[in-house]
Amino acid sequence: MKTNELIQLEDQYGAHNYHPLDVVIERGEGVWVWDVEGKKYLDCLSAYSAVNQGHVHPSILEAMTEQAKKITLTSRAFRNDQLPLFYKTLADTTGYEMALPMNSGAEAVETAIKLARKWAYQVKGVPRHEAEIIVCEGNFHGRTITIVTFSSEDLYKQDFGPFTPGFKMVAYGDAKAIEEAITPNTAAVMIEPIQGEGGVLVPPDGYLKTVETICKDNNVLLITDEIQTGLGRTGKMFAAEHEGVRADMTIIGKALSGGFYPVSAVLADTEIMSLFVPGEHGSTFGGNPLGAAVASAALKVLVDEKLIEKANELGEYFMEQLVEIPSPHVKEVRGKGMMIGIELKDTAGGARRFCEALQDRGILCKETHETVIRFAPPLVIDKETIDWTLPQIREVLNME
Ligand code: IF1
Repeated sequence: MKTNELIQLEDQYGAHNYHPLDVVIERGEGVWVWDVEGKKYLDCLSAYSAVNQGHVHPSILEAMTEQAKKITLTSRAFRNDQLPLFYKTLADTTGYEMALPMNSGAEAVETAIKLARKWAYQVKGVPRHEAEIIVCEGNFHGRTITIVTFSSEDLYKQDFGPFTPGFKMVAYGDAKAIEEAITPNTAAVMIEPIQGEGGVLVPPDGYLKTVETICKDNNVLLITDEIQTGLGRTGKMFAAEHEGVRADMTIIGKALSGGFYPVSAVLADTEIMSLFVPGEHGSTFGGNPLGAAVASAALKVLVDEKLIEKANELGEYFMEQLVEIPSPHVKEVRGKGMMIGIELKDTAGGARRFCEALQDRGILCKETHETVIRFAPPLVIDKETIDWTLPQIREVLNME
């Protein structure tokens, strides 16, 4: 079927909760994708950083197909032979003693919230059901009712209440605001080390480190949402490592499966994770053997192919080159590693038209917050490909 027919079908039978670019992708390999007309594009979104390892990575594909031939789902009512190995791989690669696997990022965020609240009641001694969690303006942690409760974006929450109590919002990048918002009932502070949806917002140097200290001094847990920033995207395993920060809980998802399968997890040490007892939390698919085998392989690719180091080096190069591009429309280029945002001036006429112009030239990007073009290619990208994009981006950034 051709592009227009497929778009028509999708629009007729599917909910209209997205406004995608009109490119219908059929196939992918590494940093490249092909649409149904056979046109080739460089993917500069990486499924919002879920395909850090590149599209259809051969060794993850092999792990998936081999495991799918054996067994895919057992439920957690029984044990399976892949989950223990996945746990061990996670512990070895992340340095956290334990993990709790879920599927989507939002589920892992919900899991972390439950665990933080339980810690507040059982360990900190907060009166039951009075725990507070501090979050930041401009956050994006997912789309469940509880999570949109503490979104500062109207579109994500208007008409979806009533909401969940127990959250306080402070300005992002302001450590003092967190200190002032802490009360004896504060269970945790939950932060994205770089806000993705917020517009690739990098907080001031030292922010996360100061927040970590404030949390320690006040007996408050630090939870980092590294669903987007984690697993190499910013040039470290976790973005928090740029400041030598180790959160009490780290939430991961997206690239944990290299895009093959929804796998997310909450990482914590035994002291915290062992607060969960049987029956309190779970999911039909969380920890299933197929997801576990895929995720183990996806983590192995990150390490074996040195994708984290690559993201660091080539990300720095890409950003340096982007900064050099003269353009009447660019306000700022910012980011870390291979997570880069170009913020346009208000006079530029919005980021979407630039994304469409890049699409015409074979580069797929997605705007965020109307004025930011995001560049986050798979971490397997090479210098030659980056060099190919630069003149394209230069021309697009100099459109009328
Ligand atoms: C969509 C944004 C990116 C996330 C962080 C949790 C989640 C996400 C830091 C939830 C998900 C996605 C979801 C996707 C768009 C996308 C996104 F623009 F909306 F913000 F990446 F920049 N924490 N981010 O970034 O994970 O439940 O989706 O697995 O269309 O909603 P999920």
